Amino acid sequence: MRDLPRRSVLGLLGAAGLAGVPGVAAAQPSPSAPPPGAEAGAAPSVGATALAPPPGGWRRVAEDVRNETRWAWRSYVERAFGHDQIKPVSGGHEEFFVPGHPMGLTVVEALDTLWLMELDAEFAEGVRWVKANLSFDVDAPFQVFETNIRMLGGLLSAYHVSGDSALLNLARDLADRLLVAFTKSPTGIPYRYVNLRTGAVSSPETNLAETGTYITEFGSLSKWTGDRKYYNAAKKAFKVTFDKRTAYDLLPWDVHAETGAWRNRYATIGPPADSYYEYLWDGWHLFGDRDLKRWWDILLRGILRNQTDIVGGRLWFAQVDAFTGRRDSRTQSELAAFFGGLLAESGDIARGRAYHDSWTAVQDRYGVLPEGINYTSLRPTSVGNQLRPEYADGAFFLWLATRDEVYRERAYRHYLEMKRTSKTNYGYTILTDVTTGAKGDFCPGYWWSEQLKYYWLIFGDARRFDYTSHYLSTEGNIFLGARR
Ligand code: DMJ
Repeated sequence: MRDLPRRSVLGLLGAAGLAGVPGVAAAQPSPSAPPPGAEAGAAPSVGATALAPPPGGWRRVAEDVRNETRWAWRSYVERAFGHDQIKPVSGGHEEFFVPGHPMGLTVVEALDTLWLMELDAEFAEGVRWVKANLSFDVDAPFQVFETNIRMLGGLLSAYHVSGDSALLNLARDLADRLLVAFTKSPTGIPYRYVNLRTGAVSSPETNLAETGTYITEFGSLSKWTGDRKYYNAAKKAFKVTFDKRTAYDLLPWDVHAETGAWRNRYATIGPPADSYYEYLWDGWHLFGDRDLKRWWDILLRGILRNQTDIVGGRLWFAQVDAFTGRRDSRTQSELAAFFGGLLAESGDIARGRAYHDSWTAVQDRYGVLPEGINYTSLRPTSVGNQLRPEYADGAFFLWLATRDEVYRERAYRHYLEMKRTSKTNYGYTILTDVTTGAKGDFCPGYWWSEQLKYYWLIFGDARRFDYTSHYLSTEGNIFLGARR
């Protein structure tokens, strides 16, 4: 990707019609109120957005990230090894897919992160567990989307970094079981659940993300096995929904797998649509499929025309009626924060910057982003934080596209706030209320695959990562760019 000095970006802003967005032109910290957590007696926030690197520079921050990862991994191994998720406050554990049936989710999610950090003993320990224990012959319904992005993606990235064919074989076995959700559907849109042993499918009421977040996992598997059936199934599911776009080039987010009929009227860039758009761009980026690029171009134009909402000089994307273009809601999920990085990756650096600036105003206010906000007031609509990676994800991809230090500084604050608020007895935990700092007792699998990796790659000069040619999936799994 091309480096763009700040001056060029300012030039672009006029052309993009965003010159009036104050947070964009100057990329300055936005006005901040004291973090509410401070009022409620939580440890004080680490301060303003732009944080200079500490003595020792970014390299030292990267080392700190690596040390935290190693420490959290040891806790997980000692207290919860093989279970899907550690409960880091109590030291217990819980399963993600099937109650009472561990699938080693954390192990699979962590593998490529451990390898990129050169934590080779830990990586080998994880691979050993996978080879000795992981089986997909389980008589229970699995959510196809989550199983794909987390388990299939985790195995594929571990294969990509290690070349260990046992991991590819496991990935293929899993994908064959998931594929039934596509092939049993009359439209090709996958059912939400499939029983991995029996192939029984259920829940045809689905949504865009669970329809169109497969092409990079399935496509990589096709590439590495030479069997196109995985790629074809993922692409077909995309096409069914794309072909049904409204006259506004928008897609409602709720759809029925058996009929292909829309089940609501509303278009959003947040969940449960988000990664549908991400994978159109990613599929083009990874496989050079021109159809996907054309579909991305058309739908992005629809989003920019109909959903752009500038409030107080900040760029947001409203939820709108896909059939009339009328605005429906001015709330925004934190999960949508990834969109700034995606815009930058796809070449719209000005809008990518502007959107990340908007979320930076939220980080300035709360320290840790709440799960949802009303963007006219920046007040939370949902006060928890599920240890989310999207803001760091956006910072990382904007940094890759621009090499502007401001994104490292923002990611640094994100990292310090996470350490300040989420670090606990046996790892890192979710917050149930960012305004008080109240903790839950749960560490999601994606934490191992996403923010730890984004921090490591943005602060370090990772020897095992190709900074010029790479691909990280929606779950942060690396399918391109590992330097073995
Ligand atoms: C992750 O599983 C992925 O990033 C997914 O695309 C959306 N949500 C979570 C993290 O918040």
